[in-house]
Amino acid sequence: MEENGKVFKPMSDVAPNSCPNGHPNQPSAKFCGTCGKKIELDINAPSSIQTPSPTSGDPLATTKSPDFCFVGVGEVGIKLVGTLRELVGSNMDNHAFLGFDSEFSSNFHKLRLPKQNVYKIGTDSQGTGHFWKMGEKLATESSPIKQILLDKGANHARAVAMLFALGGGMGSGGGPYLMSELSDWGIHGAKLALGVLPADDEPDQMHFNAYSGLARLIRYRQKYNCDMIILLNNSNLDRYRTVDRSGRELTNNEVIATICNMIATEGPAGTYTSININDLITFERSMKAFHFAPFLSMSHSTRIYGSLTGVLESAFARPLMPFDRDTAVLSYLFLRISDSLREKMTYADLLSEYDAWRQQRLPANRVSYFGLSYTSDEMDKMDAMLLVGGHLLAPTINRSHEGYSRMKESSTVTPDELDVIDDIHRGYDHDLRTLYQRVQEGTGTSTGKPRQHKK
Ligand SMILES: Nc1nc2c(ncn2[C@@H]2O[C@H](COP(=O)(O)OP(=O)(O)OP(=O)(O)O)[C@@H](O)[C@H]2O)c(=O)[nH]1
Ligand SMILES: [Mg+2]
Repeated sequence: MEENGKVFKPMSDVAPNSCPNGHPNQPSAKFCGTCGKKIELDINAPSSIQTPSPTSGDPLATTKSPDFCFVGVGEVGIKLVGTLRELVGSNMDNHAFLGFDSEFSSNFHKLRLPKQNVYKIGTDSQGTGHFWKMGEKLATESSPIKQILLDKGANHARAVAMLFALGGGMGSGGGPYLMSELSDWGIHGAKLALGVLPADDEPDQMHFNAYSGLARLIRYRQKYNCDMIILLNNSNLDRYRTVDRSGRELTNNEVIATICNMIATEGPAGTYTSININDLITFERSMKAFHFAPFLSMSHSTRIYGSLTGVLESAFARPLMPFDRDTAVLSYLFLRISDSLREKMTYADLLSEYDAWRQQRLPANRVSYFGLSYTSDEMDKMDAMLLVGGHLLAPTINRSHEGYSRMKESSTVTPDELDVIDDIHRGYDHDLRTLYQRVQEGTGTSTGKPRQHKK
């Protein structure tokens, strides 16, 4: 097929992940299994939905290692990990859940994480004064953190997922620092961060922390830091409403915990239709695009919403942060449907419906995964979570940038450190614009048909 002067292979011939020498590889492969060359995504290849990797199954069947190690940093981070642990319920033994903070309020039970899973950063009861620099300092001086993570098996986990509010001093200062230390501590699983941006009406100091912390999540000491950064914003979260299968409205923190739960829950071993953590982090480093916006539609009745398209539209109408949809290059859909819909809605049909939807709604989307799993109930419900990434960040961090700009002159952060923060944001924005331009120039509109699910 010829298009815009380029010869495109039919979709069935395009390896999702081929090396520079053209050898096909599993989607999650970073190096070619045949010649060992590093695999880079060919951004000019036709857009397609990738087939997820086979799931590895319950890791506890062969080892005692946690699958995911969830780490909360700061008060909100700990609350989120505690909420997630409750949500995961009977599967909680598959993962490790822990939290770090420099100070604890007397309402310890509000953290929802058992006391023995929560560790203090620093020796006295000194807080951070809601200042990221102090949060970072306390974390760097707290030598037991490494040992605690190793004792919890973080070095054997497939992923370390760190959760925090980016407005707080501990989360925005300690989180990025701890993330950057993981590989030096022998912890080599996927590095996922989930950061909650402050609400628009919060003080500039919170936004100063958020803008600085986000820069350090993107790059820390001149190196890329995380494999994936999921961002959401407390203003959008406050407006968002959703219910669980029993019709109960979820709290803000349960919404965030649901996002993590959907990422960490895989289908049965050997299935191809469940998105695996390695699928999620395959392309970000080569594309230099790490951040994602989550969209969520929970417990949507197919009788009311009609089809997957209706469910996706419902999620898309209620973003969890301000978002530039026209420039989003990556999209991953996690779909759970009631078992009773299994015959009526096949993977292939849902895949082509999703493909049509994303081509219309996300015109720059080049890389996509679609994962499907089933819930054991007799209802007619769908849960959809979409992670959309690589879009220009300006609308998302506009308010935090304003707060940062107003606070930076009076802050005690050195001019050199402020320059680093500014440079990281400038460089990242440049990388995202370049990526978007390459997508525009390389392909025009995306016409590829979705890849078929392997049986
Ligand atoms: N999503 C969510 N955000 C919260 C909640 N409580 C507070 N926040 C936000 O979290 C930020 C403060 O983060 P904390 O975790 O309390 O701060 P910290 O990391 O402990 O750092 P310190 O400043 O040292 O207390 C603010 O921007 C609040 O808007 C909550 O229950 N859920
Ligand atoms: Mg605190």
